[in-house]
Amino acid sequence: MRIDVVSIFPEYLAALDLSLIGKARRENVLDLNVHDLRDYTHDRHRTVDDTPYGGGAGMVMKPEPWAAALGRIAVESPVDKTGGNKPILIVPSPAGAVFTQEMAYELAEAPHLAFACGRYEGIDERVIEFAAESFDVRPVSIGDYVLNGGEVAVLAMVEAIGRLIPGVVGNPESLVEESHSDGLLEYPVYTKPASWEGHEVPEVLLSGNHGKIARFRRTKQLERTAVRRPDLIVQLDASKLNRHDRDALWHSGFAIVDGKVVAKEPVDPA
Ligand code: JDE
Repeated sequence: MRIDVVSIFPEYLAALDLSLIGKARRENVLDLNVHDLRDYTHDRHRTVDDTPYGGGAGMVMKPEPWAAALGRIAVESPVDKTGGNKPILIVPSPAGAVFTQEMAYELAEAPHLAFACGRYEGIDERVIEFAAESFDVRPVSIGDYVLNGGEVAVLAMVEAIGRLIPGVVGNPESLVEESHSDGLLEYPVYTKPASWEGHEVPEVLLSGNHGKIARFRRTKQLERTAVRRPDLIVQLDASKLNRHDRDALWHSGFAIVDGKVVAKEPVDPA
């Protein structure tokens, strides 16, 4: 896979030299290129921003350097455009669609991803229109909060996508369990020592009874999802819940009514 990242702070992306992603780059599994947007300016001050039309606080990123940088990346793209295929351009933005594990799986299949890191109040909207001529443009949010720039969002997305690329993850088995992704939070994990500072590892995990261990873990998943992410519980397919699951959910405040999982007390829809 090829990945291009455009930023006015390319040093921010230095973390991508480390760990699994860094190793994949050194082994040529991942061709990751970071570009300094200021290299695509032509004035002595290497200007990338200007005041907003219509007024308002702060500055907006100018279109010309973006057109030059993205134009070069599009021309260099390994994507075969003969079938109307385009490389994907991800634009981190608080106004984007939320990035999910499902999106990470989809993007991990792409031959070429580019990321445009905005700063200030954002990028001139015409850059998005222009880029759509050569890219499949995706404005994407990593959550409902505001960052100073897209760089940290790109680090998160490249890590989430990169670990799904064959040859990048250390242990492909750790992906298999996740891919059985059941819409629940993970169960708690423990390692040695069995007794530590007066805190004990749950005895069932030391029992060697694999049936009981699976049931214990599933119950913990249901319990912590009910407390931390009740929005996920009400999305569960009730027909996939067994008697033990239904009992665990009942004790965590949920019931099955007309084949749907519902809170016994009203749930905050957020
Ligand atoms: C990504 N969740 C949040 C921020 C921005 C006021 C201040 C800043 C492309 O335009 C952008 C990009 C970013 C950086 O990304 C995030 C983000 N997922 O903050 C702004 C907008 N208004 C604009």
